[in-house]
Amino acid sequence: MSNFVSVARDSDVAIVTIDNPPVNALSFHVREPLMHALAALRDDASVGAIVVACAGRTFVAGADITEFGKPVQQPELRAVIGTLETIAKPTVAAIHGTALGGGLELALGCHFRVADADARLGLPEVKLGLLPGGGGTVRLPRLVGAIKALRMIVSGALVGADEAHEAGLVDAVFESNVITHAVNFAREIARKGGPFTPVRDRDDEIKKTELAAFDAGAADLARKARGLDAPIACAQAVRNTVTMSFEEALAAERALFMKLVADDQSRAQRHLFFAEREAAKVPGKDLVRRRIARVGVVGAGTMGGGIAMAFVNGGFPVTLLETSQEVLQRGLGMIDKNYAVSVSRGSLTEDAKRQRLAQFKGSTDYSDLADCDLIIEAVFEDMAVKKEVFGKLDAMAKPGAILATNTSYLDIDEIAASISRPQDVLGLHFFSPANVMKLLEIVRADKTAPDALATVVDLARRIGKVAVVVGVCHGFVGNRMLAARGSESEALLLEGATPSQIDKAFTDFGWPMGPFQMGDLAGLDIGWRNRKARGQTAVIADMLCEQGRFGQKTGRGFYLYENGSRMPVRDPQVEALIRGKAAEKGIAPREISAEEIIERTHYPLINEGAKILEEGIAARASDIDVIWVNGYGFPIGKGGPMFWAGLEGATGIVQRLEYWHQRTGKDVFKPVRLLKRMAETGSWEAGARP
Ligand code: 3H9
Repeated sequence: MSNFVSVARDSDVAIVTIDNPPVNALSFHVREPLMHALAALRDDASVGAIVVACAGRTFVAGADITEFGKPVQQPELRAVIGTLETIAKPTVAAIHGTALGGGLELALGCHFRVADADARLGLPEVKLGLLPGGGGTVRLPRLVGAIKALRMIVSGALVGADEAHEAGLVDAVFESNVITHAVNFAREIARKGGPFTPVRDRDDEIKKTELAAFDAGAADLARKARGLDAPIACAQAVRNTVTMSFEEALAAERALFMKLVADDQSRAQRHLFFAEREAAKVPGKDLVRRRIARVGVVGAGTMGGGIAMAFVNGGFPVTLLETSQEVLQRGLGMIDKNYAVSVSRGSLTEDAKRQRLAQFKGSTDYSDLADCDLIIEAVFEDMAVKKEVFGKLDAMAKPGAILATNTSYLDIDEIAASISRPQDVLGLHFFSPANVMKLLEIVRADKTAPDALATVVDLARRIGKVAVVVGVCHGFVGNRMLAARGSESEALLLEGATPSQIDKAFTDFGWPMGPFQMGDLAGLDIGWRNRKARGQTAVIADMLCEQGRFGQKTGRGFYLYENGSRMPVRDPQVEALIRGKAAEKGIAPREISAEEIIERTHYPLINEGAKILEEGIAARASDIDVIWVNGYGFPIGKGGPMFWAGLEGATGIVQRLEYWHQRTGKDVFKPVRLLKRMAETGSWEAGARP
């Protein structure tokens, strides 16, 4: 018995309960008493069956991630599961909440698994750059078949209790009181008598595997791995289960796990796991949150419509406001169409679509926003227009309503100062498409009330967003850093690189696409319009826009898109235009390496990030990583720009920035104080404000 593991008896059935809040992770202080308890119950003749269960909100959610990278404390998880498997009397896992990673592996060590109807099960280790290292790759295929196990392990996706039951992973599903049912289940099984076969000895499903089909499936999944090692290792481990004995496959799984856990990719992904949770922590944990029951959105364009969908999908009714019936109907029509796509893809039922659409109330009258607790303005990016909207909201909104702007660049302090209740004003910078993209920059203005801020941070989580609180500056964190990167991409073109060469350097680095492909996809005209409004220029991109080359939507941009295809094709005409422009400026083309491309585009990004930290615009370096991974596609295997700076070595980065600064005289290359200090101390901590 310990504080973390207890044993109770219901006549001849023993119930082992793990109680390690918040998620019952299998920390050392759980493994040790659990192992002892299991061994004692195995040898206790008065015990006829054993139920393994958890207290609190969930079954075991996995190994304790904070222990990775430290020396392993015995007994390790595999030994605990090994002990469980030596028990001849029936063992039953009673699953509620989530059985994840090492938690599901523990359950696989039992003869049987029963679950609550709303329980979810999975092996999500791949998302931490790992594979299931507690026998999951060897046992799961024995229950659900190698191909289903492959899909589950490589994707890390969870399955619901019913699907798990159908697949053979779970033996029974109960509407509620899973532990009571598990005890009855165990007693009944024990009464019928054994022998009870441990999962490790069930080979029937494995023997059915067609290796050619398995390999085809694995190859398909590997293509999507995009430079990440873990998905490939996961597939290899499951394949070993098909081709090797249980013991051999288990040993091979361990070797693969030990390699991954020590690698930078997994360190980076574990960093991101904790970084996302840290980002959601703002001062004022105990502040009373404002009640949010209805949300208003001003503007039913692409952005406003997406924001409205994000809230409806998260369970909030939305009032959507437009200037005229015609524009409103167009916006609502677009929303209908978006849901129809989800229905056609099978991710939404017709019925669910109908229910969601019923949650939208369209209006052209500001007074209809009077019952909204949060109102988000998503109108044209222009200070005068925004101030006019806020003036109307000030007159109409109920006292205490949170008034948010979705601006990407404008000064929110100025907007707040223009109305009578600046304490209720903040920024909610969604990323397009807002109903899909996970990132939400929450902008705290000078006078934003702490309870308003805490309310939207909680709310963001409820609608499935990864939220990061940032301060007011031009472009906030993400777009401000993007500008530092963008100017160098242009400069590299003029100096001799081609768009495809630069994009390839990016995809080789791990980005889903390079900056020019991205520009073509988003529409080059957007940046062009923004630049014109601010009196800025981008030599090449402006030139393309002047020729009507707006990217994919016009079939031509930095690349050609033939016959409506989304596949970018190199365009010699664009390359000639770039050379012409360079010649005009007296720049002779030269050979440019992939290394130079990465240095000149990524080091200024880190330098700007350091400046943002210095200024207190972001509270933590890890917040910047969360923004770049979730909003801009920075490769997860590198952990975000600030984490990657640590891997790359800040000393080297400072040296190279100084070199480029000397050579070009550009400010983006001038290393900021905090980056230099990071080079000395190896940590961003010193500079980050709490
Ligand atoms: C594994 O199992 C490897 C094995 O195969 C092999 C071993 C040899 N460890 O997410 P939340 C913390 S790898 C340590 O906000 P929710 C989390 O940091 C593991 N800590 O709650 C947070 O702390 P704080 C495979 C953990 O209700 C607090 O718990 N398993 C762990 O939104 C609450 O978390 C996974 O990858 C952990 N395993 O979601 C599952 N998990 O309050 C990872 C959570 O200080 N976990 N914490 O910020 C999850 O997906 C979610 O936490 C879960 C609950 C869905 C369970």
